[in-house]
Amino acid sequence: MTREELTAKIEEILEQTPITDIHTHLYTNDFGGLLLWGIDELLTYHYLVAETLRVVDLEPAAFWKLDKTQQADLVWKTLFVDRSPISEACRGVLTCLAKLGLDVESRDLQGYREYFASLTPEQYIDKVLELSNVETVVMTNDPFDPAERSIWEQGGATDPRFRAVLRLDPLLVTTPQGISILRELGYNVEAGLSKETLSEVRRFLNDWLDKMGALYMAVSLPPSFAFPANNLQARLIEHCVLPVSRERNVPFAMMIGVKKLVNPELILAGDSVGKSCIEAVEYLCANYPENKFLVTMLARENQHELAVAARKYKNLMLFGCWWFLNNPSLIEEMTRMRTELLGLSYLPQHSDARVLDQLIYKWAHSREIIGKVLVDKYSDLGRTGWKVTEAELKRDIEALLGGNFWRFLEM
Ligand code: RAT
Ligand code: ZN
Repeated sequence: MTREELTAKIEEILEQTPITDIHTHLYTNDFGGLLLWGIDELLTYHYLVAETLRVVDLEPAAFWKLDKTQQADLVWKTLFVDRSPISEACRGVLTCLAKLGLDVESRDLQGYREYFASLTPEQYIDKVLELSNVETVVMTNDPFDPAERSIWEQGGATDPRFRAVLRLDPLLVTTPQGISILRELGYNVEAGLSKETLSEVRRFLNDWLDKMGALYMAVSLPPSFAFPANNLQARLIEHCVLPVSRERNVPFAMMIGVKKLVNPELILAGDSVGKSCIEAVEYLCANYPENKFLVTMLARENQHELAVAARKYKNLMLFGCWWFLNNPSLIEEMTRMRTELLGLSYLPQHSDARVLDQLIYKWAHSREIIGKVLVDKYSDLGRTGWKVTEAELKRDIEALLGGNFWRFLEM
């Protein structure tokens, strides 16, 4: 294959390979208003709110008092009309509109609103999954949230294209609140984490893994995350999460490096990033070889040591370019490095989509970069005389876009 042929082949296979998106904040239609979609949700994505509040003459508190349409109007005017939308999050909105067949050149926000108003959520889910070629959407499910919990208690997610994840931030990060919610739910727990409490927390984890059919348990952790440690978090991980995770053969996902609310006025847009310690990850992988860990880190500075750690431990599956890393220059850098260190044994991307439509742009943009890196890597092989077949390319790309995840779950 010439480089041109290889490029065309890889692009075609990337387009045609169905994706498992292993971390999103999307929901099935069963969850009603929790499933966000459409132009106003796209425009009020917290990534764009942060960019707007940086440049607009309005205090955050006043922004949050506006209704959703007014917020979206302001974001549109500020980031798309008064200046060119060249940030990644802005460009994403345009990619979505373009792939939906809307006229980006018209800049007609009202027209876009009318288009979305003409669709039902069911129709739109089908359309987005088809356009993005996402086959499985892995959700983030929080049993500590009363709105979400009540849906699970009425039967939960009924669309098999969506799979659940048991998210544990309230238990592991804001433990006193988490424990008091468990008490309200009828678990016999107390703040001091007695033996009885630890056993009740394990019962809670098992109950909710069952109720959700969760594929893994997950938590987002601050840069200061340490393990082992003499604190409630480490006790809960050691005595509850790890044993349940092992017994159930369900991985524990750690998303490490978020500094919560460095600017509290920005709410969801107010979190930042800090450098974390790889030693906690290494310790867990080394000392709990029967456990499986899915790990992503938020700081660019942690990416090299994380990829090296993944070379050491087969129970560590590295995934995604998370949040502030989900930008073309960083995706490219990380994907090259990870491929060089790990070959095909990792998961290059997840979308983190909070708005259904974002599956379209996040995957279109990432596919393009993954393709670029792969073309270079297979071309380098070609120069040694190694010839890759189409079937081999399909096999390799299937692994990266989801196969590695499913096989890791089965391991
Ligand atoms: O990327 C995001 O939207 C963040 O706000 C977080 O949701 C983060 O991805 C998380 O899962 O905590
Ligand atoms: Zn997320």
